[in-house]
Amino acid sequence: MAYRSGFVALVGRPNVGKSTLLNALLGRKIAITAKKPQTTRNRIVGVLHRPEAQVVLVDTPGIHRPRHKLGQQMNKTARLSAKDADIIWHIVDISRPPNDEDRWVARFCEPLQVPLWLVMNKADLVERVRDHWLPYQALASYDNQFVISAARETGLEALVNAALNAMPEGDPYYPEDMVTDQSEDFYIAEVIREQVLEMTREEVPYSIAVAVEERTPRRPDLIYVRATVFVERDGQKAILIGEGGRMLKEIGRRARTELEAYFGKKVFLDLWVKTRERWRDQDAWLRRLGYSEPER
Ligand SMILES: Nc1nc2c(ncn2[C@@H]2O[C@H](COP(=O)(O)OP(=O)(O)OP(=O)(O)O)[C@@H](O)[C@H]2O)c(=O)[nH]1
Ligand SMILES: [Mg+2]
Repeated sequence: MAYRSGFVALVGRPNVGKSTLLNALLGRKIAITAKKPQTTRNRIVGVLHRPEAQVVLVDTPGIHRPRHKLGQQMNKTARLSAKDADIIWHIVDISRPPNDEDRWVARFCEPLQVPLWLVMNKADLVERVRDHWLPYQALASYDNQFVISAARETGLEALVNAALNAMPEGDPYYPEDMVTDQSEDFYIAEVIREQVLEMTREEVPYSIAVAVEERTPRRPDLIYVRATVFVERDGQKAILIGEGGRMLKEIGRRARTELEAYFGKKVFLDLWVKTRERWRDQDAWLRRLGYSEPER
C-alpha cells in the first residue's frame, strides 16, 4: 500500500480544546493550554507517525474578534493554516451553543475547497450530545463529524483513523523521530507564559509575552535560562512581580519544576519583567516575539 501523508488543521474559536486535543493525540504535551481563551498564539505542529502514514497536526490560535495587531496576526495564522491543510477539523465546544466566533470559523472554512470535519469536543460535559449538536451541524456543510472528549481521551481513535485514511498519497513531510518543529526556546517561553496565564487575572494574561534571552548548559546536569516577561504597563509589572517579589517567584518555581521534568536536568531560571508599552500593536515587537506571519 502506498504511504500517505498530509496536514490536518485544528481550527476553532478560542478555548474549545484544540491544544488539549493536539497533546492528547500525540501522547505528550507540546502546546500549552489554559482555562482562559486566546492561549495559543502561533501555529504549532505535531506529527503523528504510523507505519503506513503520517498526519501533520497543526494547532492554531483561536479565531476571535481582535482588539490589537497581535489578535489580527493570530487570526491570520489560523486562516493560513486552514487554507494550506488537506483536512480542516472545526473544533467546537458541544457543551455551549455556537456563538459568533464559531459562525465566523465555519463561514471562513466552508468555501476553501478543503474537506471540513466537525469535531465536537467536551462531550464529557453533556449528558446527551445529540441534544446539542443540531445548531453546530447547521453551521456549514461538513464532510464528516466526530464526538470526542480531548480531556478524557474518548473518541480519539475513530478521529485519527479517519484522518489517516483520508491523507493523500505521498512521502512523509517530517523524519520519523520528529514530533514537533518548535524550538526548545519557544517551548520554554510557552511554559513560562502558561504559568503567568494560570496565576494572573483580567488583562494581565493577555498583555504579556515571554522571550528566552539566554540558555546555557552550566554543568552536565544544570541548564541556566534567562527569560524576560514583557508587559504593557508598569502597573502590570507590579502585579506580576507581586509583594516582595512573591508572585514572580512562584511563577518561576512552577515553570522551573515543569522544565526540569521536560529536560531531565536541573534548571536555573532567571526571570525578569520589563515594560514595553503597547507591544501588542507594534509590528516590530510582534516580529521580535515571533508572532507575525510572513505576507503571502
Ligand atoms: N471538560 C473538558 N474540558 C476540556 C476538554 N478539552 C479541553 N478542555 C479544557 O478547555 C480549556 C481550553 O483548552 P485549550 O486546549 O487551551 O483550548 P484551545 O482551543 O487550544 O484555546 P486557544 O488556544 O485559546 O484557542 C482548558 O481548561 C482545557 O482543560 C474536554 O474534552 N472536556
Ligand atoms: Mg490553544
